[in-house]
Amino acid sequence: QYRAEVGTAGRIQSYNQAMATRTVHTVCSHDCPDSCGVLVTVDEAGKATRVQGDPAHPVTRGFLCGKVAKYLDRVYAPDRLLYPMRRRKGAQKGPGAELAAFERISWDEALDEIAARLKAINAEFGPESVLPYSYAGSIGVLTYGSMDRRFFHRLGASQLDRTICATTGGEAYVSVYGQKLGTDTEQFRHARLILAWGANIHGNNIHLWPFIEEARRNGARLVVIDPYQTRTAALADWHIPIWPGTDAALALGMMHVLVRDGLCDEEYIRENTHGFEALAERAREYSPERVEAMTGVAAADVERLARMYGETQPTAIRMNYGVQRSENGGAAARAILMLPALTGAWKYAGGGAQLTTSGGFPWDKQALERPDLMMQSPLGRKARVINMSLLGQALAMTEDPVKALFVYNSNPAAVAPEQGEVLRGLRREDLFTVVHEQFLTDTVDYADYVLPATTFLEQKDVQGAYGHYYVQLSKQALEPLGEARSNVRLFGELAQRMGFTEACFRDSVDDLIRQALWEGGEQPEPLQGITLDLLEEHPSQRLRGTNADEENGKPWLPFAQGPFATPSGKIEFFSEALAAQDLDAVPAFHPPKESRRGQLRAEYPLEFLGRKADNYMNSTFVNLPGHRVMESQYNGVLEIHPQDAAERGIENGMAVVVWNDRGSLPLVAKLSRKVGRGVVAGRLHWNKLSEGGSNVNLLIGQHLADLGGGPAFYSVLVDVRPANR
Ligand SMILES: Nc1nc2c(c(=O)[nH]1)N[C@H]1C(S)=C(S)[C@@H](COP(=O)(O)OP(=O)(O)OC[C@H]3O[C@@H](n4cnc5c(=O)[nH]c(N)nc54)[C@H](O)[C@@H]3O)O[C@H]1N2
Ligand SMILES: Nc1nc2c(c(=O)[nH]1)N[C@H]1C(S)=C(S)[C@@H](COP(=O)(O)OP(=O)(O)OC[C@H]3O[C@@H](n4cnc5c(=O)[nH]c(N)nc54)[C@H](O)[C@@H]3O)O[C@H]1N2
Ligand code: SF4
Ligand SMILES: [Mo]
Repeated sequence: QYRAEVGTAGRIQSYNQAMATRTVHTVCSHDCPDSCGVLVTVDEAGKATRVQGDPAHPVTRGFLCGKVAKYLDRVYAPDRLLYPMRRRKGAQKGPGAELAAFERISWDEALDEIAARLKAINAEFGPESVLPYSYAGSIGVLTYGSMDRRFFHRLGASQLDRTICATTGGEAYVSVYGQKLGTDTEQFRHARLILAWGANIHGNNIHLWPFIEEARRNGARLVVIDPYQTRTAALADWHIPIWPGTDAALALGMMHVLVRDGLCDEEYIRENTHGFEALAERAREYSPERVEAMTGVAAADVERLARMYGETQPTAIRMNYGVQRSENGGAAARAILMLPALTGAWKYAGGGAQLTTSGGFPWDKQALERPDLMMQSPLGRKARVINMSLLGQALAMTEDPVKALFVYNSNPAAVAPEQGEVLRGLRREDLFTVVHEQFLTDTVDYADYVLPATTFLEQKDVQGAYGHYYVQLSKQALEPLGEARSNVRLFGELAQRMGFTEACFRDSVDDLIRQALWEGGEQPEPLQGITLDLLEEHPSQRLRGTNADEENGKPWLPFAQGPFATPSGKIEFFSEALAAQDLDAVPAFHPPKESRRGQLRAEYPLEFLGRKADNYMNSTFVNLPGHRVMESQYNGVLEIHPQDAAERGIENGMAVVVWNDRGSLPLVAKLSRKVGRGVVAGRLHWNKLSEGGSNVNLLIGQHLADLGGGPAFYSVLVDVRPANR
């Protein structure tokens, strides 16, 4: 027990305290690239008294973001869900009644009744009438997807295509490089030029910032390309407020200049890429003048940016997922990701691009998720697939309807696009809805059964990251609060109630962690020697073969040379695979149909960005008073350019209505030059804590991006008027 005290070594404590107080290594499991190591201090009574960033973690570096620094407010919040509940007879679905809509029941009752209902629905409508709905409420490997997947596979339930966040950019990445790897976060310190492209680093990815600061102290410049002036943009050397959804044109315009002015790395291109001629020909169409008309970025600025990019090494692009949440987002992501392949930036420490590092973690997904169990389901085949970004449509289907919805790790009533249709679906009395949650979210308002879930402090898991290359063990710091149960435990127990006899439903958490790591089999190179036993002793392990640059003075460069895991074995400027799907073989810019240059909803003149809040995590934390105070300047606010406001008779602080044919949202105008002319911005929130009972997703459609089936959250047109008119 004394050994657990190393974190506070040197502090003089009473003997008793030293014996009883522990520091436990956990990992923040919220959907954030940083996957911070979090040290939790637990007192003699088993209560957490402190959370702090792991000072030994090279990316966490001892600090946490503002959201999780106050995490104990969340864990011990008075409104945590602590017991299973059942909707009272006659209680309407929908907001308003809060806890009064439910009655407390035992876990045994809850599991028995849910299993009975699922069996009945299964018998009457077939297993595919059951739809699981989950996303990244936790990105712990087991909590994100393990026992739950086994359960729904064995049931024969509809499969959920988890597209809501990253599949558009992910497919773009894979089409170009074959693998979702990127510039090492710690290497950003070596870059001489950093482009933050659709990346809100201060808000969403704060642990990259110290490396950018270090680079800037050494003379690097930071350029931010974002239609919104984030804090990162305000602190940058240059902010380029591009029109939403037009990034493909800007990237192609940069290529135009790079090719025209001989700023490409010919040797790198010759050895490592496929389709350069076709790309160069495409780029010739994108003169800076044309690009100005497409993007709102002055021709001279396109020239300047391209020359800066072509004449500097190393250059690092931090592209985040903002760019791909748009109709043309797949093409945009492809084009941007191709830039470092043109200049050979991948050859240098601190060069290249990072959209995600998630491809570095080769978990044994087959073992964890057991898709083979679908064959043992009553279906006896692969189940149909439903795109989670089209939830509203899915719940409205009259043929082969969805009759049961099982929600966990997600809050679709708040986060899914086209909220009007989503809520209509959730309100259906004939839809059986179970929600496994930590709080009484907007989605819980529509549940028939509510099950309490543990937080990451109350369970054990293993985790990778999409913003660094460390595997970490998240130990269990606390006993579950109340009767909360983890996802793994819930689905294991529900499987027993359903009569699923396969041994895999009785695997323990440790079994699952060992399976994720391929223990007992041949471990893939990046995980070699990383076992549960090792992680118990040393909870943070860098992926093998990706040595940090401090080691041996030999930096790891993922794409310095081939072969690449693409069909051609090269970086693909030209993709036959995409051409075969009737997509552009070489990226091109097509203005989003719902945009200022598109043909759809042209009667609405303003582009709307329903963005993430800096002090919340999607819809998480929104209910906590302390977090709401931190975000108070933006709660319920619409940011609008002073000229757009003046044209509409709108003044600062005035109540306004933002509307399109999908709905009307009451907000308060904040006159702001953080948005350019023609762009207005609001932020994600809880519906029931918003005036009018809806959030920004009321205005956003279910139209999809060009690749990967992802939503086009940022391709939306609206108009605004004073509320009293
Ligand atoms: N504080 C906080 N942190 C978070 C989250 C959160 O909600 N709050 N969410 C987490 C999640 S789920 C994710 S996926 C990551 C994502 O993190 P990011 O990828 O950074 O996600 P976004 O905030 O969607 O987009 C980033 C920026 O892109 C801008 N943008 C919008 N449209 C365009 C465009 O067409 N072109 C360009 N160039 N930029 C555009 C937005 O204004 C925004 O500032 O962050 C995670 N971290
Ligand atoms: N307008 C607009 N809409 C957006 C976005 C946007 O930028 N703008 N971003 C989109 C993106 S990128 C994403 S990723 C999605 C995110 O959408 P969601 O995945 O729904 O993300 P959260 O809002 O964080 O909701 C996660 C829920 O999971 C719960 N949870 C956390 N841990 C656990 C657990 O261990 N077990 C269980 N059962 N539950 C748990 C939390 O309490 C929380 O309510 O939203 C999308 N929606
Ligand atoms: S939300 Fe992100 S930055 Fe904040 S503690 Fe979690 S991983 Fe770290
Ligand atoms: Mo996301």
